Amino acid sequence: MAGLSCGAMTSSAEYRDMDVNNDGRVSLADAICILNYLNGQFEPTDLDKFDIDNNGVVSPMDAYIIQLRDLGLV
Ligand SMILES: [Ca+2]
Ligand SMILES: [Ca+2]
Repeated sequence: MAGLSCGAMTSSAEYRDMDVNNDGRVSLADAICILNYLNGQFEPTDLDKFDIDNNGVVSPMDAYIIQLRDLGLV
């Protein structure tokens, strides 16, 4: 039944490695990296890595998840 509800964030969701800028830790810098890409200011070499929630598209939600992780919420 997992994954059928939309909207709610589950703590057990399997997310990709969130260290998108490869600096060894998950921080707001990683979220900013994704937002910069969405703003067209950054061209990633591995776009697949930016799709944190693995839903097929890179969106502000992927950056949001990193922010939640940074706050210890996911
Ligand atoms: Ca990082
Ligand atoms: Ca995504």
